Amino acid sequence: GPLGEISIPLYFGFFLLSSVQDKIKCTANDFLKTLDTLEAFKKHMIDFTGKEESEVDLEQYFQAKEFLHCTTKFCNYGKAEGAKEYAAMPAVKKMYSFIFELSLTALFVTPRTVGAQVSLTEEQLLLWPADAESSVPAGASLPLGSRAHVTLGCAEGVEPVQTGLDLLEILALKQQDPKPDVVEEMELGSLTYYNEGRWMLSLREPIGARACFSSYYK
Ligand code: ACK
Repeated sequence: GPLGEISIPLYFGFFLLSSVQDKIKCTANDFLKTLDTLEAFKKHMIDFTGKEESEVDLEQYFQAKEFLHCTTKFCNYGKAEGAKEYAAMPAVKKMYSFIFELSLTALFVTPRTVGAQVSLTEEQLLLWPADAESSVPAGASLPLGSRAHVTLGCAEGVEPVQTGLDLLEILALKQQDPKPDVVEEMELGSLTYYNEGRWMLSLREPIGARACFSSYYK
């Protein structure tokens, strides 16, 4: 009935607990600060600035996000394709409001977005929609859950939906070239450059982030 339709949220996702949010924001800011100082990054600064010889302050460049989360299904109040079906899934109903431990395995930066890659467990994948990876770049085929991420920040004028697309692009490039040159060994892990301003830091130690499976209405 009509009430059922009204109750479909803007999106479902894993919402990071607030204590975890602070920790991850700090880690991300430290990473951006360090990245900014690397010679390797400076060499490719033009990807971000569009002009030679100019500098970028990455912490200023990205507008930080308020409520860190990992979107599972963007529903747009039932208007998005597959939204009603997702909301009706037994796993969604059963695990709604459950707390999960997400594993953040990499940080990535592009001229558009900064985010954290999330590696979902088998159980968490039960909450992952089958079509989330349908917009993978041509030629690539990525496993279910590849798009899972936490948006940490977006450049001015960039919508957060871009973060997942940037991640899929990086993972597709990684699949083509599984052993790209590591640019720098950092304290947190290995930093790789994927051209056109795409950077990924694979974390030596994944960051565990407790999160509540829930939904968001504006
Ligand atoms: O950073 P995100 O994962 O990207 O979290 C926000 C959230 O939903 C609210 O906007 C994500 N989002 C927006 N549009 C889409 C879409 N078409 N497909 C998948 N995720 C989306 C956005």
